[in-house]
Amino acid sequence: MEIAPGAFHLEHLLTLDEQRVLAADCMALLDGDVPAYVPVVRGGGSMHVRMLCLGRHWNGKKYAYEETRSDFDGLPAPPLPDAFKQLAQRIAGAAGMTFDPDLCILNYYGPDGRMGLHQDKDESAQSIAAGLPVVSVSLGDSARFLFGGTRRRDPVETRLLESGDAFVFGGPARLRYHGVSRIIPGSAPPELHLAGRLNLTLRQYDV
Ligand SMILES: O=C(O)CCC(=O)C(=O)O
Repeated sequence: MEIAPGAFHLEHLLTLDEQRVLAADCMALLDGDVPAYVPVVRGGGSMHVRMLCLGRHWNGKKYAYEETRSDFDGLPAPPLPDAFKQLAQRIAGAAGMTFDPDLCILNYYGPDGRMGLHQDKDESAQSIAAGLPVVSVSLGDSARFLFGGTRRRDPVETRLLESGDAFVFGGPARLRYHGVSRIIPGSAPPELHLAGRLNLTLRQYDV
């Protein structure tokens, strides 16, 4: 399960019941009072996901976190649910890590959803220097997940992230490039009644 120092792919970690509850919570949040939106990033391009940030908002024009969605509608980021935080701490523990997450980026991928290779490096310098992990949880359709090195030109490994899988990268793996090249439509467990893919990444900004 440790695919590289500090990087763990925990397959089938969540039971179907846990996935069902979490997926329903996520869908309610995505269409809630502060709904998900398609971010437009610094270069002017639109992302290929619907995004909702919880606990702290990630501004895709500034590549920085803030309290309110100043790049979109000015609404405050909804709070991070305790259940999400506890789940992430449990998953980090399974990978031998501890952290106190204070934000979650929740992404919904439709059939054409994808995310380019990038580093998660907008959390505080102390958080990154401490190697506090990013904990990712996948629900619904499977995804071809790309996992590279700490330089963009490093070789990239492809892994299939399936519903109920978790992926953790901290310590020496914290700044490794990663992304999603494609979704496999229709591959979600039918019990979830979910078309598409949900991904939660929990992170700790404040140290
Ligand atoms: O969807 C995924 O598996 C990865 C998401 C991601 O890289 C991110 O939110 O920064």
